[in-house]
Amino acid sequence: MPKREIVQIHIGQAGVQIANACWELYCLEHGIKVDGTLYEWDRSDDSYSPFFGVTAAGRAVPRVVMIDLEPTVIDEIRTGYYRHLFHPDGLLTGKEDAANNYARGKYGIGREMLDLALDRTRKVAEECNNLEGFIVFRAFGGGTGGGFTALFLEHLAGDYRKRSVMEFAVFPAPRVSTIIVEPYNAVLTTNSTIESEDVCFVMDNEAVYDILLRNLDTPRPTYTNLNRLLGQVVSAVTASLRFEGQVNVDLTEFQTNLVPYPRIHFPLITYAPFVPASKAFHESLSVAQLTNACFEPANQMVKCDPRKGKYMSCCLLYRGDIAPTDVNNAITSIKGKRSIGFVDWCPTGFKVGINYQPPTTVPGGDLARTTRAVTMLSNSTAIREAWERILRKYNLLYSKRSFVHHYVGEGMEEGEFQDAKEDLAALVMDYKEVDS
Ligand SMILES: Nc1nc2c(ncn2[C@@H]2O[C@H](COP(=O)(O)OP(=O)(O)OP(=O)(O)O)[C@@H](O)[C@H]2O)c(=O)[nH]1
Ligand SMILES: [Mg+2]
Repeated sequence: MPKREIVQIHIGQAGVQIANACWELYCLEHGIKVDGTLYEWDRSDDSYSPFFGVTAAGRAVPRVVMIDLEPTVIDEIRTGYYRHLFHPDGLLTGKEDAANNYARGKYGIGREMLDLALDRTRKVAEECNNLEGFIVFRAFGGGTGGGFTALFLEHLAGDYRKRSVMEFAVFPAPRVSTIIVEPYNAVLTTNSTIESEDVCFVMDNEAVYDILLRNLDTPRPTYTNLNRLLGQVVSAVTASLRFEGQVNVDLTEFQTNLVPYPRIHFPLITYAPFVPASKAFHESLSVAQLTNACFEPANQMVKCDPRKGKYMSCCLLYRGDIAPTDVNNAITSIKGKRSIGFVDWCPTGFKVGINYQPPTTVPGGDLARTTRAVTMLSNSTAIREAWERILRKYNLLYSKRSFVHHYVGEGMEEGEFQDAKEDLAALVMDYKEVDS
């Protein structure tokens, strides 16, 4: 059966820089050269087809739209190593960024970009035979990532009602932040996108930074290191959409299994093993060890304690030489552990995917090449902690109405601040209800 196509949309600095890592890895995995030509032209292998179109000349072209309100980040792609890979029409830039201001991205200069962005997205979508949906990448805390994405998603959801919208978002980190108004942007964008996306995988930079520092011996992780790790996780999630496997999962299936209530759609991502490149030949992990590692907070992409919450559902996506019986045994033993709690109305919520394609690594990257790996996507009430943390910061700022004039000055009504905070408080309550 022909595979269904996905269009990836990368918005703002974080979204676009993650694109670098993500497409670099896709190209390596599918044997696609930097200019889109294929190393070996094997017509029977169309594993790349959900994410790449192929021109008459036999070149693979990513199904992608990248949008930033300022030019520098996308200019690096236009002039960089992969400059011939991407269709130039899919790279959209304005002149000025949203200056870390959600309102500027949504109501101010961001509006000028909307029609072009929707038009280009439509163009890429029209090239698909059977579009499955969209995957969006951005940071909640940026003016473009938070504000423009909110505007864009509202329209996209209207235009493509039946298609899935899945998201990978950089969530504000608990302690370090480069943007003072990040809590405003994050809460406002959550409020306005919660209805227009189906599932949103959040990851915070601090959690990923700690993984690089502690588990992967990377002394001073940069955005490039962080993004490559995120790219690996994205690849793991999308592997089942691309490669043949024993159990394949499509985008809608993810949703069905992970999202018991429409609003509770922020699953946690955990990855294993994190083996540094220097130890590549000395580690071999059993399926049981890999599976157990998924329940360790240190392997999570968001800082929160899974032992304080309950799981509603878990998707375990294995790659490489994995025997289904080993997986069954590992899951049985997990179910017997007292520290891993499930909600009582969903006591056996495991869904498993197995792909025989082992993970690919980037030459010179931090992760060692291993023969098997696992990514767990779990909907856990533990993530409530992250929402409460951001809401607390938001309330501190808003109690003094600090920085509010920047938002109102861009045409945002002050009432949106109040609505957003109430909506997030309601989300926290939704999680509490599930927990009790
Ligand atoms: N993981 C990761 N996070 C990033 C990267 N660049 C920025 N961030 C994070 O993203 C948030 C800021 O959002 P940006 O994407 O820089 O902002 P933007 O969307 O371009 O919006 P404006 O510049 O305000 O118009 C902060 O939390 C940063 O730590 C990146 O390359 N990778
Ligand atoms: Mg920017």
